[in-house]
Amino acid sequence: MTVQSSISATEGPIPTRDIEQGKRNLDAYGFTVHEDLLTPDEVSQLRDRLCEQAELECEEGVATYRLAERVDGAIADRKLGKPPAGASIAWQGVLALVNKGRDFIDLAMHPVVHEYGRHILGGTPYYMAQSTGLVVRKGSGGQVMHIDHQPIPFQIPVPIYFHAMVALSDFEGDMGATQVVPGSHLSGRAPGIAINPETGKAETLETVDTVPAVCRAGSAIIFESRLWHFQGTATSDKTRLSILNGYCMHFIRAQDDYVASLHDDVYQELSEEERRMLGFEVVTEYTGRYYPRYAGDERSNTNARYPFIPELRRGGSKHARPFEGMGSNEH
Ligand SMILES: O=C(O)CCC(=O)C(=O)O
Ligand SMILES: [Fe+2]
Repeated sequence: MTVQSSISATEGPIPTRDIEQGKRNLDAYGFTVHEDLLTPDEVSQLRDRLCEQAELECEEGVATYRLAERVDGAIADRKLGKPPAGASIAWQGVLALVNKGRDFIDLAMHPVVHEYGRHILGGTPYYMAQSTGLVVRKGSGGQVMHIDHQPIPFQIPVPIYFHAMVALSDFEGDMGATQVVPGSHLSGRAPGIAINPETGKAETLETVDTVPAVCRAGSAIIFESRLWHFQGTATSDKTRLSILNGYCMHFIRAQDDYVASLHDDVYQELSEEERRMLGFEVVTEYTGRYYPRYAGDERSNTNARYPFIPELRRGGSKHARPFEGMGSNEH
């Protein structure tokens, strides 16, 4: 069923370098485009590093990607491993960037991002929730409209999470730029999503208009977790490159971090059910991904497995460790 939304999209705020204006934009629209967060040199250094890492994850057979194909009208499943030779990769995610180079850690700590973060989350302590490199090419099917705290089954009056989408290429409308509904953070609800029983894929129940958050390379789209948004479809020959850094309030996790602190000998003895109860289950789109700490780490999620992937440099000595039977890590 399609529900007519009561929200009507307006144009978003004008991109700005003024942090105080950016905060007002966040209050009024749920997002802001902060121009020139990075210098051109910083952009090219991060872009080169991200592209090198993305290419080597393909070559070493540990890439997370989607091909530019549609299956029954729906976007292709996410794959894990080595893309077939000559295949056209429409989307690639480079996960857990903080394990993959100092430049990515420095970006995660960017002081301007955190000035916005303190404003959005009202001073409540928060931590990094994800740091993902995104490569979006022609044929990429985009995402379903969502908010970033979508799984919370009730309305909340404040954001508890925010994202800094740092553009390493220009973001143009037809490059799969993030589509947003300006002002939707004040709607008091999350957009409706249903699973299509024929394709098994998520579909939106909304008919609201969206606008692309267009910006120049080096800008950051800062958005809070009540904003309705999604990755747009890409029809351009230009590649969209970005780093998506997410941060969540401190309590969006368990009191005790057993996934990190469980002793190895205790872990070895546990049943799958016990591991699940101690937090090893992952909901792949949202929380709990466990990446091996070293090649050969036996600890893993109960319902998914990720390969060990260090900082990969062309001609470098560190390598990824694929595992048997890789194909998809989504269940
Ligand atoms: O890639 C984009 O434009 C948006 C990504 C996003 O919204 C998400 O991963 O939650
Ligand atoms: Fe999102």
